[in-house]
Amino acid sequence: MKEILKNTLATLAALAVLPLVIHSACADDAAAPSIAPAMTADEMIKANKIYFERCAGCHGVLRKGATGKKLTPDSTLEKGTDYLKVFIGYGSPGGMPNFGSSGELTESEVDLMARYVQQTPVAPPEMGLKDIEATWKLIVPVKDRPTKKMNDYNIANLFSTTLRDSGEVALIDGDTKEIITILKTGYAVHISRFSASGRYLYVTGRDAKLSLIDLWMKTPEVVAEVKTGAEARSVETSKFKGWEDKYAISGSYWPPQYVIHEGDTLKPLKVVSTSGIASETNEFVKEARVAAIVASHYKPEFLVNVKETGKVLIVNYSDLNNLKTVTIDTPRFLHDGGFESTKRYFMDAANASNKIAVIDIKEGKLAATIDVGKTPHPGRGANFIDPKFGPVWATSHLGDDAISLIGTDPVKHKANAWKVVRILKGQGGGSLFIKSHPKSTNLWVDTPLNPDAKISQSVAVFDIKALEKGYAVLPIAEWANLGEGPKRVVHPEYNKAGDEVWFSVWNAKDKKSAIVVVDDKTRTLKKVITDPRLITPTGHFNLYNTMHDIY
Ligand code: DHE
Repeated sequence: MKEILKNTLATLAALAVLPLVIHSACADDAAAPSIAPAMTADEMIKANKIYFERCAGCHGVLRKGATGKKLTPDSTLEKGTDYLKVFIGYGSPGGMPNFGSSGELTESEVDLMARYVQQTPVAPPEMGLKDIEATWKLIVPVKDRPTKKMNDYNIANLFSTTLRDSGEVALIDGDTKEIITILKTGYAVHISRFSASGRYLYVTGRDAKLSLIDLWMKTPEVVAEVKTGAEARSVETSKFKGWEDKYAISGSYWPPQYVIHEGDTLKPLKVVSTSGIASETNEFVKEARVAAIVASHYKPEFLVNVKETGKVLIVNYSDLNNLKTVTIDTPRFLHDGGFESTKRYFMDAANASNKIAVIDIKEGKLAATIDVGKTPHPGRGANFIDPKFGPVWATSHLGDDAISLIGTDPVKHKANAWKVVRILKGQGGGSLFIKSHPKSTNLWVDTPLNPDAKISQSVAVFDIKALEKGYAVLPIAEWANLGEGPKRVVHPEYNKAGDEVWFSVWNAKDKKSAIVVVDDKTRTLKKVITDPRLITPTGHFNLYNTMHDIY
């Protein structure tokens, strides 16, 4: 154990992310304790809150691990408090954020969490349809809403920006770059998705609070809310012709299940558990969490990705009482992904398996499984035409500096289909999102979780027509000129026209953040959007591109 500790510390030190603490950690020669360090009731309450807000997403409510390592006492007790403090404080090149050195947690909070993860985890309560319905609030009934659009905003170019730590979204006019309004939603908002007609916006918080916003109102407002559990990350809406705006679907981490809602009220209609037997191991997994959900453009179907069991559920929503579901086995630890350019195939990142599973939506089956780099994290990924290999879909990685380009045309470029045809070298690991646009020849790659501030505060951009030339670096955070703070540059997102790229400069909660808009053609700064209300902006979702799955 001491050997492992020393090796890990040496790696971190080599990467220049580990200062003084090495000595105190290595100096700990005591034998591993068999019981968890003592904590007061108040400390437990505080640590529970921090764990839910910062850690549960990767390590799980039951701490059995997925994207992050398992944190049950059988593994944490032998590591001990000092060792755990180093990891929590300084992060790791494999993707663990540096909670201490980034200022997100204080020194005493790092110590608290190192002790907390050595305690035995407790499962939060389950929630059935009745419990969910009891939380449902129809704030403005459909009959009291406008019958036509009551504002002059060009909502097709609207951006919904996550204000992570204030539990809000900022609706920003993509044409004028003015903030239209800021709305309270769930805690640590995760994603925004727009209804197929473009009228409604669905926002989910990490606390599983789902909010429905009506964009036709003079000033858009939250018109309904519902809480589907304790933890959630995904929401989507029915997109097939004839079913536009009819249903929303929310996926939760806890309880492990998905819920189908009435699209214009959020009334819960159906709850389906996702606990079950995993692919590969054939073992039962209670905490089988719902990761990304996408809506098919081919059929009245949702694709529900179950993380720990490695199952893609193709759920046909045309008859909720006789729900027909196709279950596809894939590698485990599904996380996120996106369609390739024809939208027939869904490119699904099984991130902790270092693989992309290709789901054929039309045939309802697995088309291929592809090995990529360490911990692929595409967001929706990026589609473009590689000058040599034809149509490709690309992902970057959390765990290495590679960008994998996968051939996606089994008809005209059959030899390249579902193969990694090219690997680009990016700035470094810690990448979360990658983006291009059909009208652009740029490929943007962020690196917000890289431990080197120079890398996490800038983006790499490749010229798709000359990929072999490597990337240029744009110092996005420097352009924002915000002063001190971690200032991670995250989530490239195009405007509707495809001629601007928006980035969040995600600073600490008590520091200034910004959105930086870059001219796509010239790669020069177009606008820095700052406002005291822009607290911890992260993802931003352009209405038109999100609605039509353009990326
Ligand atoms: Fe996300 C998408 C889960 C941390 C910003 N994130 C997703 C999706 C999942 C997920 C399952 C796919 C949803 C879909 O498409 O239906 N995210 C998780 C986690 O479990 C994790 C790793 C840890 C956690 O505690 O939540 C996590 N995510 C983050 C962040 O820290 C980010 C960078 C900042 C933030 O706002 O919290 C972040 N995640 C995003 C964004 C998307 C996303 C911006 C949507 C990408 C897109 O372009 O569609």
